[in-house]
Amino acid sequence: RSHHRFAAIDLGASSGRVMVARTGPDTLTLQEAHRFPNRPVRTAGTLHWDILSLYAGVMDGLRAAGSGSVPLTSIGIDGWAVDYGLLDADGVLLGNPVHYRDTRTEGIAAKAWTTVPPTELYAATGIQYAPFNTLYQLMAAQGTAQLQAARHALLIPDLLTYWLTGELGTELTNASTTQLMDPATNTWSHDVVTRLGIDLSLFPPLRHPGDPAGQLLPHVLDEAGLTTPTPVTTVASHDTASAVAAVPATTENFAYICTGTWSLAGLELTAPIRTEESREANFTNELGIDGTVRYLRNIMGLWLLQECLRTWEVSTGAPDLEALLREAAHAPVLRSLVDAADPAFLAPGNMPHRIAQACEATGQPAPRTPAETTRCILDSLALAHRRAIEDAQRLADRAVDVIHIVGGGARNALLCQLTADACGLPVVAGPAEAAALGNVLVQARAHGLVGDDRQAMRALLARTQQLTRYEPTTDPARRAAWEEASRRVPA
Ligand code: ADP
Ligand code: LRH
Repeated sequence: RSHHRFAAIDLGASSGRVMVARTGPDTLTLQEAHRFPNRPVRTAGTLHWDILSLYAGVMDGLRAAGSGSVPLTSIGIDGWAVDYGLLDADGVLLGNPVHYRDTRTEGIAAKAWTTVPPTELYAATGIQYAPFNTLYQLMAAQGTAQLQAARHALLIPDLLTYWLTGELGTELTNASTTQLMDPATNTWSHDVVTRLGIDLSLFPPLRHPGDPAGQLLPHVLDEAGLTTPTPVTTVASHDTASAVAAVPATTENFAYICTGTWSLAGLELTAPIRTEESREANFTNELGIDGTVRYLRNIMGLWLLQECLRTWEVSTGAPDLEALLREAAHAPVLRSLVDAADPAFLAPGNMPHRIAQACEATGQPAPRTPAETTRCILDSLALAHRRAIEDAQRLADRAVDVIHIVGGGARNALLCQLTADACGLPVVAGPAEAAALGNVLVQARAHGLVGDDRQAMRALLARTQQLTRYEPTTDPARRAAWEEASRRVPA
């Protein structure tokens, strides 16, 4: 058979999707089989993921993906980082996984730092401070009946893999986001983690991208209407790791921004950077495929806009995103700016008001209309992208000459142009479904259908995917305006 079909299950914070790729000697096409919303649910004061609804979406997606005449060669699963489900001794899920935007981890990091100082924790794990790191989530759960009953902790894509195949495992790239690992040795940081009272035996053995992850269970095949035995292949199960693997770079000197719910902006390195300067800049060292390190900063991303849309939907009905972006393109430029990396924007709820308040608190006019608020968000995101890419180059002592924007935000032409202008560098935008493509490429490679070489995978993407190039402005007045704004933006 010269063509193969792979299914990529990609669980994002705003939607889940099952994508089907067709690969051939020099072809790679991707089609959406099914997309389903990912809506968090608050019960009894705790924000949860609706994991059963996501599982049902995955099953619908597999049914749609399997309906082609060529059977699926394999399936891969990736999703957002840090969160987990706990299983009891019978392998039954103990409660709904808690959402990383829940507030139960407030104050936990400060408690951890009294035992392991932040400098030591960063030196051991290379992971940025974020309240939701798995380490702090597990500490927040200490003493609960649920954690006491737990025998296994499974990261979200590993939980889905378990339900589909019955196999327990902990995938490496996603494990690297937990702050329980050493990114240089790719093994658990036993010493610091044990001092914080975390039981590492909850995590099943590590598996690596490309490893087999079992076969779809008979009842899964049956329910998904699949007639052929189908293997699941371990991919880079952290969605951002899959997305970075699918950056269609054609040279070495590139930066990437994975823009979806989050903006993850940084560099691909061969070794972690754990200096004090790096810690103070809140850069993280997560693992990528083939021993790479994703050296990046988390920026709030299009979450800011998604949350505004949710508020406006309730008050005035669902605004049309594309119309709103057209209006924002004509709204006052660089007028009011917020720190788009500020964890103050992490929690859900009344985002337009919080953005207006942040502007007023820093002596700037509060945006009044949805278009003005959208413009404030996009200008601020472009400046946060600039800061992250400048900081990454300085801290890693590497210069870049192009920025790749991948993920849903690659569809936002205004954001891509503003990022090019803010950074003074060309932006290559696309693919928007980079995580799914990275997922597929790792599967195809494991099945011997693409070469081993990461650069060759990227070259295949550059040849086969539709990309848009944005040149930075050359207008001296506009360049000066971005320079001035980069000094003015709150940080
Ligand atoms: P996640 O994987 O985190 O759920 P995605 O990568 O799917 O996120 O990106 C979702 C975001 O992409 C949306 O919040 C929206 O801002 C942006 N987006 C998607 N489609 C479009 C579009 N047609 N035009 C502009 N922006 C878009
Ligand atoms: C993006 C992402 C990101 C993490 C966050 C929790 O979906 O995986 O890389 O920091 O979710």
